[in-house]
Amino acid sequence: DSAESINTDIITMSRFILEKQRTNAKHATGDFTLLLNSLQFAFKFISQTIRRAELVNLIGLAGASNSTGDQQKKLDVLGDEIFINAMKASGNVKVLVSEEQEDLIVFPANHGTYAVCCDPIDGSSNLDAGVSVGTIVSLFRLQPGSTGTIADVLRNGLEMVGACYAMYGASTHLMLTTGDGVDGFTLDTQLGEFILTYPNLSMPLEYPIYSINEGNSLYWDERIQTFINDLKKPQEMLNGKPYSARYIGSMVADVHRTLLYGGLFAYPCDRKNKNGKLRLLYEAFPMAFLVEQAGGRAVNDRGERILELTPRHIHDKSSIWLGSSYEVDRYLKHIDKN
Ligand code: P6P
Repeated sequence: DSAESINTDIITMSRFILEKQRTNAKHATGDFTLLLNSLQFAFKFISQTIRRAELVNLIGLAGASNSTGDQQKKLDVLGDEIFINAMKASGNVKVLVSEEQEDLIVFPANHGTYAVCCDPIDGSSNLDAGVSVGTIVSLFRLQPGSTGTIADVLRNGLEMVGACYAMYGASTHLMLTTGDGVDGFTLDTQLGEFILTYPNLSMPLEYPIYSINEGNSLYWDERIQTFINDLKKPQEMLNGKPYSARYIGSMVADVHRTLLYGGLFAYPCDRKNKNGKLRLLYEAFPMAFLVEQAGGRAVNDRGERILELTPRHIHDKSSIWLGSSYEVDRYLKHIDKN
Protein backbone atom coordinates (compact mmCIF):
# COMPACT_ATOMS: atom_id res chain seq x y z
CA ASP A 1 0.00 0.00 0.00
CA SER A 2 1.17 3.51 -0.65
CA ALA A 3 1.29 5.47 2.61
CA GLU A 4 -1.85 7.51 2.01
CA SER A 5 -4.04 4.44 1.36
CA ILE A 6 -3.38 2.81 4.79
CA ASN A 7 -6.27 3.27 7.21
CA THR A 8 -4.52 4.41 10.38
CA ASP A 9 -7.67 4.47 12.48
CA ILE A 10 -8.81 0.83 12.40
CA ILE A 11 -11.39 -0.29 14.94
CA THR A 12 -10.32 -3.51 16.65
CA MET A 13 -12.95 -5.63 18.38
CA SER A 14 -11.34 -4.82 21.74
CA ARG A 15 -11.71 -1.07 21.08
CA PHE A 16 -15.25 -1.62 19.73
CA ILE A 17 -16.31 -3.49 22.88
CA LEU A 18 -14.79 -0.86 25.18
CA GLU A 19 -16.63 1.90 23.31
CA LYS A 20 -19.86 -0.12 23.70
CA GLN A 21 -19.16 -0.50 27.40
CA ARG A 22 -18.92 3.27 27.78
CA THR A 23 -22.18 3.90 25.94
CA ASN A 24 -24.28 0.86 26.88
CA ALA A 25 -25.57 0.27 30.43
CA LYS A 26 -25.67 -3.53 29.93
CA HIS A 27 -21.88 -3.64 29.55
CA ALA A 28 -21.19 -1.16 32.38
CA THR A 29 -19.66 -3.61 34.84
CA GLY A 30 -16.86 -4.51 32.48
CA ASP A 31 -17.65 -8.20 33.11
CA PHE A 32 -19.37 -8.46 29.73
CA THR A 33 -16.35 -6.81 28.10
CA LEU A 34 -14.08 -9.35 29.78
CA LEU A 35 -16.29 -12.20 28.57
CA LEU A 36 -16.30 -10.93 24.97
CA ASN A 37 -12.52 -10.61 25.10
CA SER A 38 -12.21 -14.21 26.34
CA LEU A 39 -14.45 -15.30 23.50
CA GLN A 40 -12.36 -13.57 20.85
CA PHE A 41 -9.21 -15.14 22.30
CA ALA A 42 -10.82 -18.59 21.99
CA PHE A 43 -11.79 -17.90 18.38
CA LYS A 44 -8.24 -16.75 17.50
CA PHE A 45 -6.71 -19.83 19.14
CA ILE A 46 -9.16 -22.26 17.46
CA SER A 47 -8.63 -20.52 14.12
CA GLN A 48 -4.86 -20.88 14.36
CA THR A 49 -5.14 -24.49 15.55
CA ILE A 50 -7.40 -25.47 12.64
CA ARG A 51 -5.11 -23.90 10.06
CA ARG A 52 -2.01 -25.55 11.55
CA ALA A 53 -3.63 -28.94 12.24
CA GLU A 54 -4.80 -29.24 8.65
CA LEU A 55 -1.15 -29.37 7.49
CA VAL A 56 -0.14 -31.61 10.39
CA ASN A 57 -2.95 -34.02 9.57
CA LEU A 58 -2.42 -33.90 5.85
CA ILE A 59 1.34 -34.25 5.58
CA GLY A 60 2.05 -35.76 8.98
CA LEU A 61 4.51 -33.06 10.07
CA ALA A 62 6.66 -34.07 13.03
CA GLY A 63 4.74 -33.35 16.18
CA ALA A 64 1.53 -34.85 14.84
CA SER A 65 1.64 -36.98 17.97
CA ASN A 66 3.25 -35.85 21.21
CA SER A 67 6.21 -37.52 23.03
CA THR A 68 3.98 -40.21 24.56
CA GLY A 69 2.71 -41.03 21.09
CA ASP A 70 -0.83 -39.78 21.77
CA GLN A 71 -2.89 -39.74 18.61
CA GLN A 72 -3.36 -36.29 17.05
CA LYS A 73 -6.52 -35.10 18.82
CA LYS A 74 -9.56 -34.70 16.64
CA LEU A 75 -10.13 -31.02 15.97
CA ASP A 76 -13.50 -30.91 17.63
CA VAL A 77 -11.96 -32.27 20.84
CA LEU A 78 -9.15 -29.69 20.56
CA GLY A 79 -11.65 -26.91 19.85
CA ASP A 80 -13.70 -27.98 22.85
CA GLU A 81 -10.70 -28.01 25.19
CA ILE A 82 -9.53 -24.59 23.97
CA PHE A 83 -13.01 -23.16 24.49
CA ILE A 84 -13.52 -24.67 27.96
CA ASN A 85 -10.11 -23.42 29.14
CA ALA A 86 -10.75 -19.91 27.77
CA MET A 87 -14.15 -19.68 29.51
CA LYS A 88 -12.70 -21.03 32.77
CA ALA A 89 -9.78 -18.56 32.62
CA SER A 90 -12.14 -15.63 32.02
CA GLY A 91 -13.28 -15.96 35.64
CA ASN A 92 -16.76 -14.68 34.87
CA VAL A 93 -18.29 -17.74 33.24
CA LYS A 94 -20.04 -19.87 35.84
CA VAL A 95 -21.67 -22.57 33.69
CA LEU A 96 -20.90 -23.88 30.22
CA VAL A 97 -22.82 -26.11 27.79
CA SER A 98 -20.79 -27.63 24.97
CA GLU A 99 -22.00 -29.79 22.09
CA GLU A 100 -19.01 -32.00 22.90
CA GLN A 101 -19.94 -32.46 26.59
CA GLU A 102 -22.94 -34.58 27.61
CA ASP A 103 -23.35 -32.74 30.94
CA LEU A 104 -23.29 -29.11 32.06
CA ILE A 105 -19.82 -27.85 33.07
CA VAL A 106 -19.71 -25.71 36.26
CA PHE A 107 -16.67 -23.60 37.22
CA PRO A 108 -17.03 -23.48 41.03
CA ALA A 109 -14.01 -21.23 41.56
CA ASN A 110 -15.31 -18.62 39.10
CA HIS A 111 -17.20 -15.66 40.57
CA GLY A 112 -18.91 -15.60 37.16
CA THR A 113 -22.27 -14.10 36.28
CA TYR A 114 -22.58 -15.66 32.81
CA ALA A 115 -23.77 -18.92 31.28
CA VAL A 116 -22.26 -19.82 27.89
CA CYS A 117 -23.52 -22.42 25.40
CA CYS A 118 -21.33 -23.39 22.45
CA ASP A 119 -20.69 -25.66 19.52
CA PRO A 120 -16.87 -25.46 19.44
CA ILE A 121 -16.39 -26.75 15.87
CA ASP A 122 -19.70 -26.83 14.01
CA GLY A 123 -19.54 -28.69 10.71
CA SER A 124 -16.36 -30.56 11.67
CA SER A 125 -17.26 -33.48 9.35
CA ASN A 126 -16.48 -31.07 6.47
CA LEU A 127 -13.01 -30.15 7.74
CA ASP A 128 -11.10 -32.76 5.72
CA ALA A 129 -12.69 -31.32 2.57
CA GLY A 130 -11.45 -27.84 3.44
CA VAL A 131 -15.01 -26.54 3.84
CA SER A 132 -15.47 -23.58 6.21
CA VAL A 133 -16.42 -24.59 9.75
CA GLY A 134 -17.16 -22.41 12.75
CA THR A 135 -17.74 -21.90 16.46
CA ILE A 136 -21.26 -20.85 17.54
CA VAL A 137 -22.00 -19.28 20.95
CA SER A 138 -25.04 -18.09 22.91
CA LEU A 139 -24.72 -16.04 26.12
CA PHE A 140 -27.06 -15.79 29.12
CA ARG A 141 -26.70 -13.90 32.40
CA LEU A 142 -27.13 -16.16 35.47
CA GLN A 143 -30.56 -15.95 37.08
CA PRO A 144 -30.53 -13.50 40.03
CA GLY A 145 -28.99 -15.15 43.10
CA SER A 146 -28.01 -18.26 41.15
CA THR A 147 -24.76 -20.08 41.96
CA GLY A 148 -24.75 -21.73 38.52
CA THR A 149 -27.11 -24.63 37.81
CA ILE A 150 -28.86 -26.24 34.86
CA ALA A 151 -31.70 -23.71 35.33
CA ASP A 152 -29.33 -20.98 34.12
CA VAL A 153 -29.19 -22.55 30.63
CA LEU A 154 -32.67 -24.05 30.19
CA ARG A 155 -33.88 -20.55 29.35
CA ASN A 156 -36.26 -18.90 26.91
CA GLY A 157 -34.41 -17.63 23.83
CA LEU A 158 -35.49 -14.06 24.56
CA GLU A 159 -33.31 -14.11 27.69
CA MET A 160 -30.10 -14.34 25.62
CA VAL A 161 -27.81 -11.34 26.23
CA GLY A 162 -25.53 -12.08 23.30
CA ALA A 163 -24.76 -14.44 20.42
CA CYS A 164 -21.86 -14.80 18.02
CA TYR A 165 -20.13 -17.15 15.63
CA ALA A 166 -16.64 -17.34 14.20
CA MET A 167 -16.33 -18.77 10.69
CA TYR A 168 -12.92 -20.25 9.77
CA GLY A 169 -12.90 -19.73 6.02
CA ALA A 170 -10.42 -18.04 3.66
CA SER A 171 -10.43 -15.39 6.39
CA THR A 172 -11.73 -15.81 9.93
CA HIS A 173 -14.98 -13.85 10.30
CA LEU A 174 -16.81 -13.06 13.54
CA MET A 175 -20.44 -11.91 13.70
CA LEU A 176 -21.66 -10.59 17.06
CA THR A 177 -24.87 -9.25 18.56
CA THR A 178 -25.47 -8.06 22.13
CA GLY A 179 -29.07 -7.13 21.42
CA ASP A 180 -28.67 -3.85 19.55
CA GLY A 181 -27.77 -4.86 16.01
CA VAL A 182 -25.12 -7.08 14.43
CA ASP A 183 -21.46 -6.16 13.89
CA GLY A 184 -18.99 -8.19 11.84
CA PHE A 185 -15.24 -8.47 12.25
CA THR A 186 -12.42 -10.03 10.23
CA LEU A 187 -9.26 -11.45 11.83
CA ASP A 188 -6.04 -9.71 10.81
CA THR A 189 -3.56 -12.51 11.48
CA GLN A 190 -0.54 -10.17 11.44
CA LEU A 191 -2.06 -7.97 14.14
CA GLY A 192 -3.78 -10.89 15.86
CA GLU A 193 -6.83 -8.66 16.14
CA PHE A 194 -10.40 -8.86 14.87
CA ILE A 195 -11.06 -5.68 12.84
CA LEU A 196 -14.55 -4.16 12.42
CA THR A 197 -15.50 -4.84 8.78
CA TYR A 198 -19.33 -5.07 8.81
CA PRO A 199 -20.56 -2.32 11.18
CA ASN A 200 -24.31 -2.44 11.97
CA LEU A 201 -25.03 -5.17 9.40
CA SER A 202 -28.57 -5.46 8.05
CA MET A 203 -29.46 -8.33 5.77
CA PRO A 204 -31.34 -7.98 2.45
CA LEU A 205 -35.14 -8.18 2.87
CA GLU A 206 -35.32 -10.85 0.15
CA TYR A 207 -33.01 -12.87 -2.14
CA PRO A 208 -33.66 -15.78 -4.52
CA ILE A 209 -31.52 -18.42 -2.78
CA TYR A 210 -32.82 -21.35 -0.75
CA SER A 211 -30.48 -23.54 1.30
CA ILE A 212 -31.70 -26.97 2.47
CA ASN A 213 -30.53 -30.58 2.26
CA GLU A 214 -32.68 -31.86 -0.63
CA GLY A 215 -31.43 -35.38 0.13
CA ASN A 216 -34.00 -35.42 2.94
CA SER A 217 -36.92 -34.26 0.77
CA LEU A 218 -38.72 -37.65 0.65
CA TYR A 219 -38.78 -37.60 4.48
CA TRP A 220 -40.25 -34.08 4.79
CA ASP A 221 -43.82 -33.21 5.66
CA GLU A 222 -45.90 -32.86 2.46
CA ARG A 223 -46.36 -29.09 2.97
CA ILE A 224 -42.58 -28.59 3.08
CA GLN A 225 -42.06 -30.55 -0.14
CA THR A 226 -44.69 -28.39 -1.84
CA PHE A 227 -43.15 -25.17 -0.53
CA ILE A 228 -39.64 -26.04 -1.74
CA ASN A 229 -40.96 -27.25 -5.12
CA ASP A 230 -42.76 -23.90 -5.56
CA LEU A 231 -39.38 -22.11 -5.29
CA LYS A 232 -38.14 -24.14 -8.28
CA LYS A 233 -40.91 -22.82 -10.54
CA PRO A 234 -40.52 -19.65 -12.63
CA GLN A 235 -41.02 -16.72 -10.21
CA GLU A 236 -43.02 -13.72 -11.42
CA MET A 237 -40.88 -11.32 -9.34
CA LEU A 238 -37.72 -12.83 -10.89
CA ASN A 239 -38.91 -12.35 -14.47
CA GLY A 240 -39.66 -16.05 -14.73
CA LYS A 241 -36.44 -17.33 -13.17
CA PRO A 242 -36.57 -19.87 -10.32
CA TYR A 243 -34.72 -19.62 -6.97
CA SER A 244 -31.11 -20.84 -6.84
CA ALA A 245 -30.08 -23.66 -4.48
CA ARG A 246 -26.96 -23.24 -2.34
CA TYR A 247 -26.12 -25.78 0.39
CA ILE A 248 -22.66 -26.04 1.97
CA GLY A 249 -23.67 -28.40 4.77
CA SER A 250 -21.86 -26.33 7.39
CA MET A 251 -24.39 -24.23 9.30
CA VAL A 252 -22.00 -21.37 10.00
CA ALA A 253 -21.12 -21.06 6.29
CA ASP A 254 -24.75 -21.36 5.12
CA VAL A 255 -25.94 -18.81 7.69
CA HIS A 256 -23.02 -16.43 6.99
CA ARG A 257 -23.94 -16.40 3.27
CA THR A 258 -27.62 -15.87 4.20
CA LEU A 259 -26.72 -12.91 6.48
CA LEU A 260 -24.63 -11.26 3.78
CA TYR A 261 -26.63 -12.10 0.61
CA GLY A 262 -30.13 -12.80 2.01
CA GLY A 263 -32.36 -15.75 1.12
CA LEU A 264 -33.56 -18.75 3.14
CA PHE A 265 -31.78 -21.46 5.17
CA ALA A 266 -33.79 -24.35 6.58
CA TYR A 267 -33.31 -27.60 8.42
CA PRO A 268 -36.84 -28.98 8.89
CA CYS A 269 -37.88 -32.05 10.87
CA ASP A 270 -38.09 -35.22 8.82
CA ARG A 271 -38.97 -38.86 9.47
CA LYS A 272 -35.30 -39.51 10.38
CA ASN A 273 -34.93 -36.41 12.60
CA LYS A 274 -38.34 -36.07 14.27
CA ASN A 275 -37.23 -33.04 16.33
CA GLY A 276 -34.94 -31.63 13.66
CA LYS A 277 -31.17 -32.02 13.59
CA LEU A 278 -29.83 -28.67 14.76
CA ARG A 279 -29.49 -27.97 18.49
CA LEU A 280 -31.57 -25.24 20.08
CA LEU A 281 -29.14 -23.78 22.66
CA TYR A 282 -25.97 -23.45 20.59
CA GLU A 283 -27.09 -23.52 16.95
CA ALA A 284 -30.71 -22.37 16.45
CA PHE A 285 -30.83 -19.79 19.30
CA PRO A 286 -27.62 -17.87 18.46
CA MET A 287 -28.25 -17.92 14.69
CA ALA A 288 -31.88 -16.83 15.23
CA PHE A 289 -30.76 -13.94 17.47
CA LEU A 290 -28.16 -12.77 14.93
CA VAL A 291 -30.56 -13.05 11.97
CA GLU A 292 -33.37 -11.18 13.79
CA GLN A 293 -30.94 -8.46 14.88
CA ALA A 294 -29.92 -8.09 11.22
CA GLY A 295 -33.60 -7.61 10.21
CA GLY A 296 -34.42 -11.23 9.31
CA ARG A 297 -36.69 -13.90 10.81
CA ALA A 298 -36.23 -17.35 12.40
CA VAL A 299 -39.07 -19.82 13.02
CA ASN A 300 -39.55 -23.59 13.40
CA ASP A 301 -41.59 -25.90 11.13
CA ARG A 302 -44.80 -24.87 12.90
CA GLY A 303 -44.06 -21.17 12.39
CA GLU A 304 -43.21 -20.51 16.06
CA ARG A 305 -40.50 -17.87 16.61
CA ILE A 306 -37.28 -19.70 17.57
CA LEU A 307 -36.43 -17.12 20.26
CA GLU A 308 -39.72 -17.81 22.05
CA LEU A 309 -38.85 -21.49 22.58
CA THR A 310 -37.39 -22.97 25.78
CA PRO A 311 -35.27 -26.16 25.80
CA ARG A 312 -36.13 -28.93 28.25
CA HIS A 313 -32.70 -30.55 27.86
CA ILE A 314 -29.38 -28.84 27.12
CA HIS A 315 -28.97 -30.80 23.86
CA ASP A 316 -32.58 -30.35 22.67
CA LYS A 317 -33.00 -30.03 18.90
CA SER A 318 -35.28 -27.85 16.81
CA SER A 319 -36.34 -27.44 13.20
CA ILE A 320 -35.39 -24.03 11.82
CA TRP A 321 -36.29 -21.74 8.92
CA LEU A 322 -34.21 -18.55 8.98
CA GLY A 323 -33.29 -15.74 6.63
CA SER A 324 -34.71 -12.74 4.82
CA SER A 325 -38.09 -11.56 6.09
CA TYR A 326 -39.72 -12.02 2.65
CA GLU A 327 -38.69 -15.67 2.29
CA VAL A 328 -39.58 -16.65 5.87
CA ASP A 329 -42.92 -14.81 5.68
CA ARG A 330 -43.60 -16.68 2.42
CA TYR A 331 -43.07 -19.95 4.32
CA LEU A 332 -45.36 -18.79 7.15
CA LYS A 333 -48.14 -17.88 4.66
CA HIS A 334 -47.69 -21.26 2.97
CA ILE A 335 -48.17 -23.27 6.18
CA ASP A 336 -51.06 -21.06 7.35
CA LYS A 337 -52.84 -21.69 4.04
CA ASN A 338 -52.35 -25.44 4.31
P1 P6P B 1 -26.81 -32.57 6.92
C1 P6P B 1 -22.92 -30.13 10.50
O1 P6P B 1 -22.77 -31.50 10.81
C2 P6P B 1 -24.27 -29.68 11.01
O2 P6P B 1 -24.36 -29.82 12.40
C3 P6P B 1 -24.50 -28.23 10.62
O3 P6P B 1 -23.32 -27.50 10.62
C4 P6P B 1 -25.11 -28.35 9.23
O4 P6P B 1 -26.00 -27.29 8.93
C5 P6P B 1 -25.90 -29.65 9.32
O5 P6P B 1 -25.30 -30.42 10.39
C6 P6P B 1 -25.78 -30.43 8.03
O6 P6P B 1 -26.58 -31.61 8.19
O7 P6P B 1 -27.80 -33.60 7.44
O8 P6P B 1 -27.41 -31.71 5.84
O9 P6P B 1 -25.46 -33.12 6.56
